[in-house]
Amino acid sequence: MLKKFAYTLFLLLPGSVLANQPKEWQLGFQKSASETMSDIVWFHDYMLLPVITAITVFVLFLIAYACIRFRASKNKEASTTSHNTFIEVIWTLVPCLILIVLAVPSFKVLYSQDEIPKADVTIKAIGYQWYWGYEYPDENIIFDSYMIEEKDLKEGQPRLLSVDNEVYVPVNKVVKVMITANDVLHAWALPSFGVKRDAVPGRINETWFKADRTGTFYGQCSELCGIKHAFMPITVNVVTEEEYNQWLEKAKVEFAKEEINNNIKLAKQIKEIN
Ligand SMILES: [Cu+2]
Repeated sequence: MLKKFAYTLFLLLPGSVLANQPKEWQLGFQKSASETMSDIVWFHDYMLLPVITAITVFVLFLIAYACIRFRASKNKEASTTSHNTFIEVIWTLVPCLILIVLAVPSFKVLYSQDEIPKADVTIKAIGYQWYWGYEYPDENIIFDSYMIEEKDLKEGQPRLLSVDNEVYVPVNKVVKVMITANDVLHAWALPSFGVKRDAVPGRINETWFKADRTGTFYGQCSELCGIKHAFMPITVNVVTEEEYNQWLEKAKVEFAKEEINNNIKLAKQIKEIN
């Protein structure tokens, strides 16, 4: 009973509390968890939206004004005006100026994603049809991350977003993400971190994020990659340094790279014997 009540309360909480994943009827972005995403949200909320609103209202006003002022019943004889140089200069210059003003913060955000600070943790995400593979090159860890089928979901695990092996990263540390693919184009995207990079076979794209709060964050492949494109989610657990180190110790045993290499060697030996 208490559990049910708690769950209901949990559902009634304002969206921002559980905003690390998409929600029904969601408007706008997921809650930011990195400086990059905060910049993107700021740019959207305080630059793009006001400019778009102002332009839309202004154009609507012009249309309404022209419809009423120059209606057929009041203008029996049509005007023969064909151009007005002053107005033409204005309506060319003003949009240019608006674009220049928008370009400044836009480029700032774009380049901040490209310039990777000294990384504390490096992870490599590899897109496969249809799951993500991860490597921690400095830690000798390698594992695959598959979506959990609906029938196997445990309580609290969101549908189509939960995976069997989750990525762990420490909070407030620079995480460099190397992104590539093994077969076709995929894209590693995590909305709360403001991260979205194409995974291109034969090429490594790099980006970074610094999560500023702990929690479980969900993303999805964002490049149409085939029939199960919608079923290769991304789950990143942002944890404290201590918890991260604990996970590392476990993961180094469970997901040790040598183990895989050894298995491949073993498989080859078996093949040779046969
Ligand atoms: Cu994909």
